[in-house]
Amino acid sequence: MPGVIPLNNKKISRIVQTQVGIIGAGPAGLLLSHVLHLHGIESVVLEKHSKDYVESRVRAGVLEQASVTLLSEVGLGERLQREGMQHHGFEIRFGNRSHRINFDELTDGKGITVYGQQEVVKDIIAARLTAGGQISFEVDKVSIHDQLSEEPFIEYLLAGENHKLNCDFIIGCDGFHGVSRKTIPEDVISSFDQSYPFAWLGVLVQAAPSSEELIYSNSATGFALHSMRSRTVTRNYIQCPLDDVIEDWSNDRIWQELHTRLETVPDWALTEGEILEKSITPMRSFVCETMRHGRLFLAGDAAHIVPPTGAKGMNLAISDVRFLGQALSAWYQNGSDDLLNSYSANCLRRVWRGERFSWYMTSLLHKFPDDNQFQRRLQQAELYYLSDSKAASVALAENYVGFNF
Ligand code: RFL
Ligand code: PHB
Repeated sequence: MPGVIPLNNKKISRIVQTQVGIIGAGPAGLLLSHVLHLHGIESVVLEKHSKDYVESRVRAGVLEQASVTLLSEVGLGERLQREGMQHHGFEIRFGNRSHRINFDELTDGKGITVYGQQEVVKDIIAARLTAGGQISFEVDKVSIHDQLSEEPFIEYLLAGENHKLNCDFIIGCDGFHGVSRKTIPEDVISSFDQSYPFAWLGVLVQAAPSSEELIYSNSATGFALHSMRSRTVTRNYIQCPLDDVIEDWSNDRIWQELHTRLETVPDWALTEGEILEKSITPMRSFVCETMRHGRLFLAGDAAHIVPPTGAKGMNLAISDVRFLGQALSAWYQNGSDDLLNSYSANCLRRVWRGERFSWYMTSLLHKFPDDNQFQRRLQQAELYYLSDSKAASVALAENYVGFNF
């Protein structure tokens, strides 16, 4: 509603009304808005970046079976089924050895699908816009108010005008650096944080994959991962020092390291191609307990992050959304707040399992600069145990493909 209404010394030009106000148009915020729509619940998504930016941001690539099933059940499976690549295993290389984790043998018929996160994001944005959903891109100065009351609201700046969004619930899906988690007073949350002494340099390449499956390599000079996005685009990662910047990594140096770290077994060669994008990501484990403060709920990276080695981040975001969609729909349908009350505990059980696995994969596969010889021998012993013991491989495989909801 246009008109200028002074509020908290701020001139509010527009008041917007919805049932659920969602901050952040990553996989968590967008999927929640879509799921709520299917339950007949209205929402508005506020995103600080442009549509082009969020649709082209290169991030995750691996979807667990349960994530694929959920996306398909909510009508987002069409392109995913067509273009997503179903994988039946992946390879771990260490020393000059190779060990295949064979999902068909080691899990109860599950696998993973390789489908870029930005494709998931594009699919959900298209579905929301087709259904008349409201996503406001390029909002600024988002702030959360009165979440302990029954009338919480969000203020933000859009196209130079101050807006106020009145809603029943506010959902913080604004990632690790967003504003939502910071709105919860420090004395009501416990944070668990672990950083790692290295980062990942991610490299997107115009080249056909050199392998049918992902290759995780623990090499003498550090970790590398060969992954893919399609039959013509690969995604590679190189462990690098924490304080490296992109300028430290010329294309020649990237190829040299990838060849050295990945070509550790006979008769296998990495195909080079044009480098389309490169970026450096620090590695971190983080969990915020609780994921709720009154009528503010956190979902996805806003509440927890994992190092990408276990490929769990986007999957945990999807799992939170599933719990929250059910909880909000029970509240709107029959006024029950049981599921809202158990939301945080239900999510956190899955989150901690993902945290443990991501930490395990990170510890198993990286070269830790400060490790002594004893710790290096333990890591070697773990890798040999994995390749010699079916039980160890089963444990890894079932965590990698993920658990049913
Ligand atoms: P996102 O995707 O960070 O989205 C948050 C959105 O909120 C917006 N935002 C704000 N909007 C309004 N106001 C503010 N104040 C705001 N502050 C932030 C941001 O612009 C953004 O659009 O969080 P979400 O939705 O929780 O999704 C989480 C996933 O993005 C993340 O966990 C995964 O990308 C992690 N991850 C992987 N996960 C997997 O499941 N499988 C993988 O294979 C995998 N590989 C990866 C990964 C993450 C990586 N990086 C770059 C961290 C590989 C890498 C390299
Ligand atoms: C990716 O393809 O981006 C990817 C795959 C597996 C990981 C992390 C990232 O563990």
